[in-house]
Amino acid sequence: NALRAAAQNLAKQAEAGVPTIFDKIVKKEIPCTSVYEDEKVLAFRDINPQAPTHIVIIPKDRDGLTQLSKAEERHKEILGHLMYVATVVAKDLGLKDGFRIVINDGVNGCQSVYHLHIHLLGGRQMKWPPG
Ligand code: IU
Repeated sequence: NALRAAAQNLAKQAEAGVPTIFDKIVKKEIPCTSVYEDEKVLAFRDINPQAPTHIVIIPKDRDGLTQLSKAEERHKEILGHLMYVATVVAKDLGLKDGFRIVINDGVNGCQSVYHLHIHLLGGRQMKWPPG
């Protein structure tokens, strides 16, 4: 259907090197509410939060990682770093009773921005299975 086609088109554009909305956030062309930053990654508040705390954690340099399923051997370090930063941010934001990490991949995963990112969700009781 049309939504699937639109998502596939977004993925193709990102793969071709067209800057994503997250590239623009990294370059500060679009503002964000940052909660953590280092030389490799940026974490900021999701504009459409799905929990009291909803943070998006991204690599500053996408380096081919439009989505998790594009991961190659060279990405192992940044993938580990992103995951570790999620724990640092969770601690900083006081998510002491737990949290959820989500990575949406591709059309079936409901990915909407083709720049790899981890969602960190917390501040409420989560349910399982997810939708
Ligand atoms: P997804 O896994 O690709 O669906 O996640 C993209 C997220 O990015 C989603 O939760 C959006 O609300 C969020 N987001 C944002 O925080 N700022 C933006 O300018 C845009 C999307 I576009």
